[in-house]
Amino acid sequence: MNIIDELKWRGAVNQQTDEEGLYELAGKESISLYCGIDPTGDSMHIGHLIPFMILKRFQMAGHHPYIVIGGGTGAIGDPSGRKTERVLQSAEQVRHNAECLTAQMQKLFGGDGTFSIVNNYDWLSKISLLDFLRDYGKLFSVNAMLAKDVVASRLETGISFTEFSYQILQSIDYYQLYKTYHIQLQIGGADQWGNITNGIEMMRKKEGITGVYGLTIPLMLKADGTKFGKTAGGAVWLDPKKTSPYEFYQFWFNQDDRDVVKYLKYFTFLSHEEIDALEAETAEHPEHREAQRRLAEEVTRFVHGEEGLAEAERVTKALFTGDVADLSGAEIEGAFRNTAGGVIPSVPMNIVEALVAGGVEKSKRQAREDVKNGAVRVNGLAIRDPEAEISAHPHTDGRYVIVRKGKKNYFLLEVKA
Ligand code: 545
Repeated sequence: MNIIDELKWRGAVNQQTDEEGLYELAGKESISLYCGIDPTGDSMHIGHLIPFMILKRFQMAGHHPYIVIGGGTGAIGDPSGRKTERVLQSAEQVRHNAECLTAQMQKLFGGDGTFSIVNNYDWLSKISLLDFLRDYGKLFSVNAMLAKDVVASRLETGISFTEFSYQILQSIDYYQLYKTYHIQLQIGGADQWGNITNGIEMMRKKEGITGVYGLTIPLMLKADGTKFGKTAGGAVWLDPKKTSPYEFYQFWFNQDDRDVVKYLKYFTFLSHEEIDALEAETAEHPEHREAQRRLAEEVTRFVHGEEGLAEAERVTKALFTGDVADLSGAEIEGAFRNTAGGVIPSVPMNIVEALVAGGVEKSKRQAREDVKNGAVRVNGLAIRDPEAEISAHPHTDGRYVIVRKGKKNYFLLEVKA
């Protein structure tokens, strides 16, 4: 099957520069293609992941993906999709972020030489100002650049010459990569269309180069109209220190029935047959949430490995059963980061007083009643005695008490004088 057909089935094609030409090219045994990422942060979130999963599909189909880490472009900043001018990052910041992103990519793509990571600082930093203006600047019409969405939308609020020039830098990249590695396809999110087509246009003007293509991926939308990839705690990061494997797993597990099949197609490598079967299962038994479970399992394994998945499943089970006594300190932090909770001054402390001080209960009377009824668990143990003294969870260095009220409501009480 032509990989373009596969991408279409997955709903992953937005625009293409030359549909027929690209279809023919992609039908060949092996092509080289690329997607770039600017080190404006030290971790990707799941929104950034989309084009790189498409690269991964190309890799699995025998093509050779290149990942461009924008050590050069990241020092400037892409104005695409932004309403305001960026603050320049320090060279040290760019370098640090580039290192973090490189490590993340290596984890996703494996170490077997079937993909490459390059940094555009290596060539962009070597072009002199005069060569830039003579060899590349001449090929861009300011009139045409002003008309591009990215720039046009900023004419009111303003855009510096620095950001205005960004599109030229990304065009130079594509040209360099074509020359050096015979890269013939650049992909990216829908916001990258202007940058990608500029490069193709420049190559044609510069040396009459043809046979280079661009493909963009649609913006991910949710059925309820809210923004994809955002939770109460913010973005869903790939870095397990920012979003724990448990939180990551839960994000996918909690997706709407109306979205789950779309996400299975985008974010997993499951076959058409498997996805069709999960779609049928969702229609018949939505309450089983089997599609969501598979989605969470597959994406968590891809991003965090078998170990990360095992951790996510272990924590999920512990929270479901209420048996949280064996969770490690790190697992507790990762699981309850965005959980409701309050502060209690010290431990040991009387349970009723702690529940009120920590914001679990509104009154002592209510607290006593809930405790007597067996509705309250502390650090995984049911406590029915309102006179009981509670302590911190043993794996938290005396810092936290985990409270569960009812079947589902967790609270993390911080011990702080
Ligand atoms: C640089 C040099 C090139 C080709 C591309 C670039 C980067 C590109 C860009 N891409 C975005 C990005 O976000 C910052 C991530 C911080 C961790 O700005 N000019 O770098 C995003 N990209 C992935 C998708 C995107 C895009 O990394 O393309 O659409 C998000 O889904 O916004 O030669």
